[in-house]
Amino acid sequence: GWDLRGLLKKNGLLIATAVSVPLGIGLGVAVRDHGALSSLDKFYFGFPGEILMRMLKLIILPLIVSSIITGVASLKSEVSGLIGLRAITYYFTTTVIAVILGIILVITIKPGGSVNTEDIDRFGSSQNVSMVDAMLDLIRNMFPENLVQACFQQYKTKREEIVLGVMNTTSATSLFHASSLQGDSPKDYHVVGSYSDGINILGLIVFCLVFGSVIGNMGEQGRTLVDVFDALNEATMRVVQIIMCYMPVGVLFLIAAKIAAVDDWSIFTKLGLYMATVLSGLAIHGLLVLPLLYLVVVRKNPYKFAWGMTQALLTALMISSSSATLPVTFQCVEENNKVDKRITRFMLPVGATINMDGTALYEAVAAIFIAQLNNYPLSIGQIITISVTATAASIGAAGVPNAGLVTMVIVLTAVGLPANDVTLIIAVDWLLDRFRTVINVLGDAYGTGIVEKLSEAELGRVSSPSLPDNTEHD
Ligand code: DAS
Repeated sequence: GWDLRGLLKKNGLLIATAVSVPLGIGLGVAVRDHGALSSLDKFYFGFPGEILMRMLKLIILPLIVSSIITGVASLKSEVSGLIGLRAITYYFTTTVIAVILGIILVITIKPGGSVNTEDIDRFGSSQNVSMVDAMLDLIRNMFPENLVQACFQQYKTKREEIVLGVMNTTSATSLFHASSLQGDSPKDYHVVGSYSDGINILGLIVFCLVFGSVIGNMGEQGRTLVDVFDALNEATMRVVQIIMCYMPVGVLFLIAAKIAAVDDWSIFTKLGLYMATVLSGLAIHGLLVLPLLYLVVVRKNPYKFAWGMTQALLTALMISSSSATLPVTFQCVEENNKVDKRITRFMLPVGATINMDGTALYEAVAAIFIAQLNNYPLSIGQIITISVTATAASIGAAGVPNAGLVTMVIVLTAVGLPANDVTLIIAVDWLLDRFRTVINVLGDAYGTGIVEKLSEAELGRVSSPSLPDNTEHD
C-alpha cells in the first residue's frame, strides 16, 4: 500500500502548496464580491504574498553569485567553455523551435480574425492611461527621473520615445527589470518593487563567470575562496528550505490578490481563442518538443524528469517569475533529478535569465495576433523579423512577472505595429505569464540534463576538486 506518512513527509510541501491554490481562488472571489474594499485594500490584502516574492528575490542574488562562482571554479576553463557552448546552443535551438511553433499555430488558428478591437476593453486606454504612461511610471519607479532624462537628453525626443528608447536600449543590450505591477486599474498601479533594484542580473552573471574561472585557476589561494563560496551556496540553499515552509501561505495570498483584482471576466471569453493559441503552443512545447529532445539525447524517461520538477513548476505557476523560482529549480534538479552540480550551478542561473522558450513563443503569437486584430497583413520578411525579435526579446526579458509583455514592445515596433496595442492583451497577461514561466523553467531544467549527458566524458575525466560529488547528499 501507499506509505502515506512517507508520502506526506516527502511531498507535504507540494501538497500544501497545491491545496492553497483553490483556497486562494475562493478567498479571492470572496474578497472581490465583498465590493467594499478599495483597490489599495486589495493590494494590502495580497501583501503576505508579496512577502514571499521579496524573500525569494533577496535570496536570488547570493544564490546566483555563489552557484556560478563555485560551478565555474570546479571545472577547468577549457571544459567550462565547452559546456557553456553546449548550453548556449541548447538555449538558442529550443527558443527558435518555440517561436516557429508559435508562429505556425497563430497563423493556422488565426485568433485575431474573429475578434474586433472595439469590444475589447483596452486595459488602460479607457482610463486614458496609455501603455507608455504606465511603462513610464514603471521606469520612474526604477530609475531616478534625472538619470533617465540625462541618459536620453541628447535624443531631445518626446517622452514616448524616451520610454521606448529605455526599453529597446535596456532589453536589447542587457536586461529589462520589469517590475511586477499590482492593482485592478491602471490609475493605481502599484509598482511592487523592481527586481534587484536595477542591478543588471546579466552583468552580474558575466562577472561571476569571469571571477569563477579566475579563482578556479589560482591554485591554493583560489581554493580557499572557492570553499567560501561553496559554503555560501550551502547556507543559501538552507535558507531556501526555510522560505519554502512559508510557500503555501504566500501562494494563497498571491492568488487571492490576483483574483480579487480582476474586475472584467468577460475579457477572458473575448480573448479565449488567443489564450487557447498561446496555451496550446506552450503545452506542445512543454509536453512534446522538450521531452522528445531530452529522450533522444539522454535516453531516459523525460516525464519522470518533469515529475521531479513538480515543486519548481508549481512555484513558477504561482509566482510567475523564473528568477524567483530559481532556488526551487536548483533543489528539484539536484535533489530529485540528481543532475551534476557542476552543470546546474553553471546553467540554471544563466538559463533563468536568457533561456525563455515560453516567453519567446508568447511574444511571437501575441505580435501576430495584434497584427490580425489590426487587419495588418504580414509579409514573409516581417514574419522572419518577428521570429528574430521575439527570440532577442525573450533573451532580454528579465525572469520577473510581466517581463514578456514589456519586451514585446520591441517585436511590435520592429514590424511597424503600434506599441500601444499591448494594452489589448494586458488584461489576460497575468494568467498567461504564469504558464509561459512554467515552460521557461521546464526548458532550463531539461537543459541541465541534456548538457550533462553531452558532457559526461568531460565531467568524468575532470575530477571536481571543489564540489562534493553527487552521491553524498546532505
Ligand atoms: N514571467 C517571466 C519569467 O519569469 C516570463 C515572462 O514574463 O514572459 O520567466
